[in-house]
Order: sequence, then C-alpha cells, then structure tokens
Amino acid sequence: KLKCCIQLIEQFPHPKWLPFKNIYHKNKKLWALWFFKNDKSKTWQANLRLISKFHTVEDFWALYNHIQLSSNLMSGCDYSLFKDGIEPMWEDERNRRGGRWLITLSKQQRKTDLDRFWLETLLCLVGEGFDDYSDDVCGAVINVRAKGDKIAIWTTDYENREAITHIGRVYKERLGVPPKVIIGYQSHADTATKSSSTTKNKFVA
Ligand code: MGP
Repeated sequence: KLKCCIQLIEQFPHPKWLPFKNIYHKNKKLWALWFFKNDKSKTWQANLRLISKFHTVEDFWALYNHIQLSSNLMSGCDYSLFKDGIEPMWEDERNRRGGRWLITLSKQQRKTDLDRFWLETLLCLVGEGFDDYSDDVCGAVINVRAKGDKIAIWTTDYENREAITHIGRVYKERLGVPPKVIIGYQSHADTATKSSSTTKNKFVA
C-alpha cells in the first residue's frame, strides 16, 4: 500500500505530499555489494573490495544488470551483499556472535540453480523478506568454488533462536528447496575454528 501511495505522489508531486516520500526513502536500508578475488599473494581481507552501495530497488537492478552473473566468475571469487556499516567478515561487531544459513550446491547445480538462488537471496534481503526478523539479517555471501558453490545468509546472533528459525524457514521456502532437503545454520565461531571439513549445525530447517 505504501508503495502505491509513493508511486501516486511521484506521479502527482504536490508539495504537501513530498515529506512522506522523503520519509519513505530515508527508511529504506542502504546496501553494499562487495567482491572477493582470490589472490594468494594478499591477505584474505586485502582481497575484499567494495563495489558500490545502493538503497532503491531501481539502483539494485541497475547494479545487478551491470555485473557478471556468479556462474561466470572464476573459481575462488565471492560476492557479498551486506547492510551498510557491516563488513562481510566474521570479525565485524555485528557478525562476531552470528552465523549463517548455508546452502551447499553440487557441481551440476552451477548451471541449473546458482544464479537464480543468488538472485532470490538478494531479493529476500533487499525486499526485507523476513518480516519482523529482517533486523537480524546482516547480509549474504556467494562463494564460487570448483569443489561446489555455496550461498549463505548471515545473521547477527546465533542465540536468537526465534529469528534464526523464522529466517531459515522462509529462506528455504523462497528458494524452493524441497522439504526433505535439510539446510543447516552454523556459527561463524565454529566455522572459523573448524578442524574437519564440516561444521556442526546449530539449527536445521
Ligand atoms: P571461505 O572463502 O569462506 O570458504 O573460507 P572456502 O574457500 O570454500 O573454504 P572452506 O575452508 O570453507 O572449505 C576460506 C578461508 O578464507 C577461510 O579458511 C579463512 O582463512 C578465510 N576467510 C573466510 N572468511 C569468510 C573470513 C572472514 O570473515 N574473516 C577472515 N579473517 N578470514 C576469512
């Protein structure tokens, strides 16, 4: 409804209505898109680059249409979309106690699912698709890897059980992951200190 009102105001810009438009746009989140390129001569953090920031859906599409699809990236590259002010790394204050809902893809899924899963993930974030729990979301990451690609939504606190289970349930549904396929949520602390190739799940959906 609010969107319709704003469109009407934009069509008929009477000065009386302009403050409402400004409030609407100010309330929108600012998002930042990051790119990671694996250059082994540099540290992990030095390989991370900010591409650009946006806050309107129009600007999101302009950016999305301008950059390479994930399936065209070289192995070892990542995209990350995070709320402005949160860096896409475990060390950020808002990620330190957080974790991620992880989608692991088979090699074959790069062709069939990777790009559409990532676009749906971006739309979940930009469209604030997790209702009252959208505040818990920090961002999302896609890892393009020869051994199998990964997509994840990062949330701020692994103790916020209600938020995490809601986000996991909605996310799985939005991606169209069949109910029998289980997805897991892992804390960054566990991921960062893991000794084997798998990290234990704190939650599943
Ligand atoms: P990765 O890029 O998240 O996954 O982490 P990849 O390449 O599939 O490897 P795997 O270990 O999950 O199989 C690869 C490595 O990048 C990690 O082991 C860290 O050394 C480094 N790294 C990744 N992240 C997300 C961070 C981070 O947030 N902070 C720091 N300091 N290093 C990170």
